[in-house]
Amino acid sequence: MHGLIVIDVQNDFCPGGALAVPEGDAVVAPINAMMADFDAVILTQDWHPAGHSSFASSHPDKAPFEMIDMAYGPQVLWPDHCVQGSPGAAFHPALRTDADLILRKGFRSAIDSYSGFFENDRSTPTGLEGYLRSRGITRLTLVGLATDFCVQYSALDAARLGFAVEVRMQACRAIDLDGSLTAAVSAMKAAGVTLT
Ligand code: VGL
Ligand code: ZN
Repeated sequence: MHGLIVIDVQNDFCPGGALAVPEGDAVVAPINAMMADFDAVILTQDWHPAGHSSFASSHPDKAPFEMIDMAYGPQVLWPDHCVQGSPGAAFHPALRTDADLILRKGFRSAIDSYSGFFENDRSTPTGLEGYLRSRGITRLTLVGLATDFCVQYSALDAARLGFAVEVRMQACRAIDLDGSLTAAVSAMKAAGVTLT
C-alpha cells in the first residue's frame, strides 16, 4: 500500500502568509492531481498555540530566523505562524482536503515538530507511524512545504522507520535559509530517500 503525505500546505506558508515560502502555492495543483493515485492520503497541519516556543516573539531580544538552544537541541526561531484556529493555519483554499487523515503537529508550547512522525526531540511520536502500519502502508510519497524543514524531517524519519520514501520535488517548495535546501537534498539522498 502506498500513502501520499501532504506536508503543511497552509496559508501561512503561501505567498501573503506569515512565513511565506516562495511559490508555496504552486504545489497545490500538482498535489490535487496526484491524490487519486494513492491508497491513502494524509495531510499534516502545523498547529501551534499562541506564544509557541518556536516563535521569535516568545523570546526577548530574538528576531525571526535566529537560532536558539532548546532543551532538545538547536531550534530556528520563526515569525508567529500557523496559530491554532487562525486563517493562516487553514489549508490553502484550493487544496483538496478530502483526505483519510489530517494530522496536527507542533501543538505543545515547549517543543516544535517539523516532522509528521516525531517532535523536534526526534523521539516523541505523533502516532503517524502506527496509523500507517495498521493500514498496511509500506511506501510513502511526500510533497508540500517546506522542502528543507518539514518535508525533509518527515522524509528522514520515515526512512529511518523503514518505509520506502520518495519526495516529489516538483510538488515541494523550500524556505532555503543559509543553504538549507542543498543540505536537505544531501541528507535525504544519504538516508536513501528517492528524490524525483
Ligand atoms: C515549517 C518552519 C516552522 C514547515 C513549519 O512546514 O516546513 N517550517 N514550522
Ligand atoms: Zn511551525
